[in-house]
Amino acid sequence: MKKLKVLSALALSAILAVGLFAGCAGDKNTGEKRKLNVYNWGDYIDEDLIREFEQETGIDVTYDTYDTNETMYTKVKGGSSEYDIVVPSDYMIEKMIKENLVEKIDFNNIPNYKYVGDEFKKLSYDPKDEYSVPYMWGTIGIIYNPEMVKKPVNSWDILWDKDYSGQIIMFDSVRDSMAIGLKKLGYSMNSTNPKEIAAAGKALEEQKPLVQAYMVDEVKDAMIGGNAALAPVWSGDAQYIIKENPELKYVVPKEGTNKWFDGLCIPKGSKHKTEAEEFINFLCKPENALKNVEYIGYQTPITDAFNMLPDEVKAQYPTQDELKKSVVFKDLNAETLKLYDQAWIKVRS
Ligand code: N2P
Repeated sequence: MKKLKVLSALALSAILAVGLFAGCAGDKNTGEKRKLNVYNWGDYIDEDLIREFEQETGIDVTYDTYDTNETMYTKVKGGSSEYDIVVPSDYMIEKMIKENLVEKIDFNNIPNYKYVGDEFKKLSYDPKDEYSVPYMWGTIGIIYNPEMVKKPVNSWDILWDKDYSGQIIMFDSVRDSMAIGLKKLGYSMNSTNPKEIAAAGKALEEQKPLVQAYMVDEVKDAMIGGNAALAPVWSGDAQYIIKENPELKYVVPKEGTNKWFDGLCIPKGSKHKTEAEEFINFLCKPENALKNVEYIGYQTPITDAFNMLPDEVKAQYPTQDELKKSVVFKDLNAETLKLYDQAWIKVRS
């Protein structure tokens, strides 16, 4: 037993010594390997970039994924998670700031922040640009298979068309699906009116017999493979889907849609804040941002990365006309949120 202890003590000091002399590989003060725990949406990074970051910095990255803002929020709020990076959307950033769940970012450590386009700065969810760095942005529209859908696709109503019974996929995400229900009825995607919220829930219940499945990331393969006719998707997923199956088409309905921004944030109490800032800075570097969007298909807020994209990809970005008809989700007060949740639980149960 004693011998073992001596041996492990020796091994430990060897590890510490290696750490100390390996320069950037270990923390300067403790000699421990530097770490970073990232919690991001599924299918939302070119994983080669994680390996490049590890090689460049010697930081060990642990990478987990979630499929909705609400899943991420519950985990971070629960306090048991040890994440250093999360990637909430606008309304969730607003909520996490209010609830003191995110750290202020030290922008001195993010020199590449200068590459973020001005139109992505000082947005309402983080008005002083203190807690988040834009990662991706986009809208929601409908992806469809023209071989299966012969009617014109230009309205959310098509997702309630009985001709496509069993061929429609819906978002498995409360805000996204409720927003579509609200907008179909002519209401705001941020409605706080209990009657409107109830009506949207009712509409989604009525739609349920037509719905083949409720999905998030799996929708991409289902549509590429021709397993469904219609689905609302995030614009970045639409780009990816069309790249894999150019027969498919994407439309932003005439009634208008949601415009969203996902930001890189550091959860309160992160033990690796410096490393988190290094990672954010790495992702803002135009070459890295370009590599990332070329792989995942999403829309980048890094101007130089956008400028380097091929023209046919630029042409797939949301148009001014679509953006004019779009609204950003707002954080809803607790009472209203409860109504959304109740309505959505009824749809999904
Ligand atoms: C990627 C998720 C994108 C999130 N799978 C859209 N806000």
